[in-house]
Amino acid sequence: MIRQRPAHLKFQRKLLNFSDQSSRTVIDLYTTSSPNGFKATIALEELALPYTVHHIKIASGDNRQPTFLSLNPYGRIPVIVDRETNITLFESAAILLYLAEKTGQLLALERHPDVDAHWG
Ligand SMILES: N[C@@H](CCC(=O)N[C@@H](CS)C(=O)NCC(=O)O)C(=O)O
Repeated sequence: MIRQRPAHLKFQRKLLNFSDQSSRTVIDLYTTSSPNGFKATIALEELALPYTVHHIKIASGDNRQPTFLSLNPYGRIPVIVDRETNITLFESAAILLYLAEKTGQLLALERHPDVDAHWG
């Protein structure tokens, strides 16, 4: 039986090996190895979207630096920047919905009439 490597393990390898990150990526992911961080990483892996990881080391205070706070004033990972649409997003659930809508995958075909999401 062939078992697929779980997405969060692929991500840990990616953090250790930046050389496999392609210049054709349009999504920048700011994250670290944490439950909320893994949600965005797993979605990007499952959707096979090329992305570049920027490792935000919370213990070192990277998330409190002005550059990161300009992406998320709350200083929390994960954050994505989609260079194709110029959208910067934080909150893992919002990121999951955005990526699902961007690709037309991982969402139910029909929406419940009471549920809606807006971007921008
Ligand atoms: N509701 C947020 C929570 C994000 C969150 O709490 N991230 C943690 C890591 S899992 C973080 O960045 N903590 C750093 C801090 O609060 O200083 C989400 O789902 O994205």
